[in-house]
Amino acid sequence: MQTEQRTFIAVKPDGVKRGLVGEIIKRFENRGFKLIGLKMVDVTPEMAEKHYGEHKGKSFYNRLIEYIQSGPIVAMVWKGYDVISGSRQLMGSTRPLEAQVGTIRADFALVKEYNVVHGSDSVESAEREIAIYFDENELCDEYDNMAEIVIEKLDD
Ligand code: IDP
Ligand code: MG
Repeated sequence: MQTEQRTFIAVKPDGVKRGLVGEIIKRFENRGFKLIGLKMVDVTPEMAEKHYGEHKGKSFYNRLIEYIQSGPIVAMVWKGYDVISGSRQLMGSTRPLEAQVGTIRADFALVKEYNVVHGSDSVESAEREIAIYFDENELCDEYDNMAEIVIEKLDD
């Protein structure tokens, strides 16, 4: 079944500080996904708590909330065929040493506390996370790109 989706992706503060923004964007573009939203954000405590609410109460929660506020993130919305699972595949496992070589986390990270990139894990979390960082009128979907060519081919 054709599943056109959108997802929230962020280059985390360690990824921004290490100059990995272009590299990460390139991998999503190369895959054929469509960039429809992009901005740098200094995450506020409120945004951090909303974003990572599912982890509240876990041992690493406070450190995670601090980490996501330790510098600007690059917040993005990507659209395309099965973009949620496709982007999780591009990112690799949460623990970089368990991630497949060739994924972002295996290629650019060593520890789960600094794993350079975030991506939504379901349609519901994608819509919830997009709404934390973007107004709908900030998203630019009105242009042709490879993602639509892929979907059109599926319709034949
Ligand atoms: P994900 O980013 O692969 O979706 P989640 O389980 O949603 O992984 O966790 C969110 C983030 O919290 C991870 O990317 C990682 O930076 C951090 N994290 C997850 N588990 C641990 C842990 O056990 N210790 C420390 N940090 C963790
Ligand atoms: Mg997650």
